[in-house]
Amino acid sequence: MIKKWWHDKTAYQIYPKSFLDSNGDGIGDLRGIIRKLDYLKDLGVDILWLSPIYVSPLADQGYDIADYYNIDPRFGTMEDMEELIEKAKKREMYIVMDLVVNHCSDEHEWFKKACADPDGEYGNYFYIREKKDGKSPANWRSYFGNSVWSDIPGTNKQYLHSFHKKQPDLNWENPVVREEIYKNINWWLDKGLGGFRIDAIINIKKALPFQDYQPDRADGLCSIQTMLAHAHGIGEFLSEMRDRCFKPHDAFTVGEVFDEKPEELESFIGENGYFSSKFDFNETVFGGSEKGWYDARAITAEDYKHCCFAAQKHVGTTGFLSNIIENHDEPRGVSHYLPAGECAPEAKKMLGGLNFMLRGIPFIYQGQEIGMENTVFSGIDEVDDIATLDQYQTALEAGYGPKEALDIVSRYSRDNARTPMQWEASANAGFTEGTPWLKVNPNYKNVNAADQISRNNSVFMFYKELIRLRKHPQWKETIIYGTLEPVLEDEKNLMAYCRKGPRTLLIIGNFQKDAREIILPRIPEAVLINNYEEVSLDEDKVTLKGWQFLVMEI
Ligand code: TEU
Ligand code: CA
Repeated sequence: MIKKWWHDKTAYQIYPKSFLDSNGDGIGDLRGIIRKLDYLKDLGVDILWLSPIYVSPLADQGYDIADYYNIDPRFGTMEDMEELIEKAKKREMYIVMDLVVNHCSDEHEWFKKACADPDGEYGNYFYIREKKDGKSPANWRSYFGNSVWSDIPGTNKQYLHSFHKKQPDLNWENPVVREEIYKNINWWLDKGLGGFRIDAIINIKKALPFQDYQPDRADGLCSIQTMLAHAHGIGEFLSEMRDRCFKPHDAFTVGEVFDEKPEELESFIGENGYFSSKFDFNETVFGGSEKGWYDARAITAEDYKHCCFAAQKHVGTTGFLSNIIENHDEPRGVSHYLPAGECAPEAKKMLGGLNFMLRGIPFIYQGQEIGMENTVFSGIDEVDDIATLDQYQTALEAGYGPKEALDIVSRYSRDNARTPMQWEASANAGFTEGTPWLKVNPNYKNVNAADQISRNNSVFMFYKELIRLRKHPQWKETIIYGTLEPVLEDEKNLMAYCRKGPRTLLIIGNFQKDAREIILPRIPEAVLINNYEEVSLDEDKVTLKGWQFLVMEI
């Protein structure tokens, strides 16, 4: 295997709007990020992925870009961005931006020109079609609910949007569009970016010509994923983008890839893959339902373990997964994967440790390192996220009352991850001196960074330890390149695996609150990480406390 510069890195996702506000307008910004570079360096992370900060109406929080070449003034200026790249580099850190090119904003000049003259040059930048007898070209449902088709005012035409109607899909079949995208990617990479996280990328290839599929809800529409299963040939676009942009810059790229076909793995993240890595969403999507969040099934410890192992087995040594327990689209990992009400620091550490030691690139989402939890919504008016608002409606339509519907969406809301970062115990968690754009999680007095960096046994210190171990010359090779073998797989509520390289590590987590006794596959030589002060070990017999997590050399 050819070694790449990013193999040994640990990544950290920043959601700029909620990270740190430097000027009191209630919105996090680039100067806020610059201020916290030393905090991040101290944690030990190397790659910083920033969710979008380009010019945007923020209909979908920046995932709707109106100008790919400029920074939204709410986030700062291009000088701030250059300074951030520069100052990160000084600390041997890399900045990775979000690449959102399945769609742009309806306020992008391309789309405005397309609407003004749908049959002209810019019309072909998008998917624009004539309605037939008032009917849309295909019955697909957008990710945010309702049809993917919306009218172009003053015409009989419609345009396609896989997401919100303010996010028109770009027509990747048009080579001129692809050229524009590559030009922009290279422009940013030339500025010194480390690479990109690539948004919603599987959606760029549509099954053409447009057609209806079997409806899956009473609205007569079908999930857009049904269409994706019929779409073939995405590789032509992705390999072109790799060859024209990523490869010449030796960039690190991580694809937000859902719904790829299993046989495509190697072409996506193999040695000469389209991307360096892709996220493992096996656990994320578990229990999801076509019908909506109201029909989703909770995930158990056993499910979590099997999802992780299945993903690891599928990838093996073909490439590197990027491992997460949460991101800006998901509830907080500790609230989602630990049983309800079980949010002890030890449990948070166990979950983090089990995920972190998997083979792949560990990603930490802002606040995860201090164990941030889901927030509390006292009413639907406290929700900002468009996906949550849509799912709330869906739950009401399915017959749930307002209170139940709020409970349902509270479990899965994307806003759980988007509440401001909790820096301190002071007002608004030290995120802003103004009014935060989204309410701070009420638990900030107990869960905040200032407290945790001052305490040796905090969740923050535990993540720091994990990162240090990953970088340690003695273990590095094994943790990065070693294989993964599940062990004691039939032990209920126990997740354990070996990482085998030049050394052998045993990672074990007691995924329950009750203590238990386990016979280890071998007598351990040393305990490298422990989320408790002590461990009761007698030869190959270990008595694990509730949520105890150990990394041992065996
Ligand atoms: O997400 C793509 C995606 O398909 C889902 O994560 C989706 O947002 C979620 O299921 C809705 O509940 C990416 C971004 O991560 C997300 O924030 C954007 O909203 C979306 O693309 C559109 O750009
Ligand atoms: Ca600000």
